[in-house]
Amino acid sequence: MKQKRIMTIQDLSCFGKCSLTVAHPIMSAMGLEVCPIPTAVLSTHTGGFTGWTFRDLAADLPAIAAHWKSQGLTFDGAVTGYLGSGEMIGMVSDYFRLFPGMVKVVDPVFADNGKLYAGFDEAYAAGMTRLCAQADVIVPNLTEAAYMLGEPYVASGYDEAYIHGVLRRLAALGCGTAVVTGVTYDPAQQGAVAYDAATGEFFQYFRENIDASFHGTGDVFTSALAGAVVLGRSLPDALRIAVDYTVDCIRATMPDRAEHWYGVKFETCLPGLIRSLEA
Ligand code: PXL
Repeated sequence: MKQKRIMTIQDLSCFGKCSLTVAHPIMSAMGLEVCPIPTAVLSTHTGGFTGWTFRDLAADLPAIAAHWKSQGLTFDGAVTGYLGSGEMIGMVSDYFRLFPGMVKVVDPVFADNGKLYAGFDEAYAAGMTRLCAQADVIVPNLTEAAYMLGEPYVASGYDEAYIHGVLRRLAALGCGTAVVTGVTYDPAQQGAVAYDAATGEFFQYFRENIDASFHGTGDVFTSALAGAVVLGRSLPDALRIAVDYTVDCIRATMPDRAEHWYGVKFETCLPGLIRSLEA
């Protein structure tokens, strides 16, 4: 069978296990051919370190696309994450136009826990909302969803009707499928809920809620979800694969949680991810 090929456009944080340093190995393990496009090189991610370096690679993005086009390269999918500047959002939109036919997965990556990430503002959030409108699948957390919809962030105490409403309003922005992560109806459980706008169906998958927070788990989730979707797995299957893998990674990191706060031990859980594709 022809191998599926996916491009992934996000930053390369040299230390910290997020964005490209998780997306590339996870999707390679799933059997995809992964073509990384670094939007910026940072010494560490920005969530908990201070004084990181930031080399903006925006100027390279159009040149990489032009070269790939000149070589006749084609892609089955694209997954985007942290981009680093508003200028880059327009460049990613150009990739979507230049390489038609890709399954486009956009994780907006600009906020969490009710707050914008360091270096992002409302204009970036608005630009990312426009990029999400062009995607087939978007993967915001509830903070990003609130910014994108111009609604207050609701941290807890919501019900299924609220989440389904958020998903419908997200899909109305223009994407085909909206997935929200970090949903807890019952404090003992956490999971993801998806809405397929074409069929009007909702899907959800929950696991035990682990009382800990690690950086990069959103990127782990989106990488596994995008890999599964581009491999042709159904939306409920992709949710199961991505939630189970993310929970496995968190569980594997718990014994070292104080020292390993910056990211999860996704590497040791790759064999389980590969096995979960066989189910
Ligand atoms: O995990 C999201 C992410 C990706 N890349 C960089 C980040 C963050 C979140 O803070 O700082 C550089």
